[in-house]
Amino acid sequence: MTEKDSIYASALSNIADFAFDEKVAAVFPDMIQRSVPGYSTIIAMTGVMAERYAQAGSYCYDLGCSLGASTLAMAKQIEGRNCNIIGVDNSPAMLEHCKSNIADSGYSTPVQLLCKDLNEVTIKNASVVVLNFTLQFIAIEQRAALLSRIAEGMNEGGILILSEKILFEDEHLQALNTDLHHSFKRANGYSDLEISQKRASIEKVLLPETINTHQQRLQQAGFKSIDVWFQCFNFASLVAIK
Ligand code: GEK
Repeated sequence: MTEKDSIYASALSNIADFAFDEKVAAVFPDMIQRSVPGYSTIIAMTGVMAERYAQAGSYCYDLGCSLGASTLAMAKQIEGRNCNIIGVDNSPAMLEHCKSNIADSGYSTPVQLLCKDLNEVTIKNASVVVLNFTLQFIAIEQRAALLSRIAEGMNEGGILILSEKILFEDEHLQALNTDLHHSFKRANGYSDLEISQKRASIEKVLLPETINTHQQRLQQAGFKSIDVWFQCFNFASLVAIK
């Protein structure tokens, strides 16, 4: 059962930087569903794309796997395909919940979970790599090196799925999409206080960039075909094929 996210519902005297601790892990499915427009579509389509690109005898990586939503979407779609999934996250609390979600799922696809920083993970023999809303939490100066290591560890014809909160170059569009995102959260039951306290807590931790910046970095990392396959307001998902 998913608990309701009410972490920012009452006024806090001191708003600490957002962290993926046990409090967040306990309410995470509700939090992300009510905060990220298009989240369930992105997760379900991650499974559909994995089904198409998973190569027999290779690995599918879910980097920043949280409670295992993308891992499970892939595990379902690639059953019997002789592929292993590796889920990586550096939050012990998130991985603890992830472990029990995987155990409860009943899919036959083998899943290995690693509690590690993404900067220390070896990517090898990968046909599918998923970064769903994770790169945004990595220091900007570390992003190019991480994407290059991912590209190097991927097989020819493999796919990277990169989903992120995004910025707009045009300041009018930036203001509009920020506003629409807040309206989306309000429509999902978050109060103005919850929206503003969450924003204050996450703004130094989640660092969005423009789609253009992501596309250029993916190209420099060695990916050949790059495109946005989904966007809703200031959230987008890209595919990059090696
Ligand atoms: C989903 N993909 O449900 N190394 C490893 N993990 C990290 C690091 C790092 N350096 N930094 C952050 N994380 C999931 C959602 S959430 C997105 C991903 C969000 C992990 C962090 O612990 C958290 O579990 C995840 O990245 C980001 O589709 O909360 O907006």
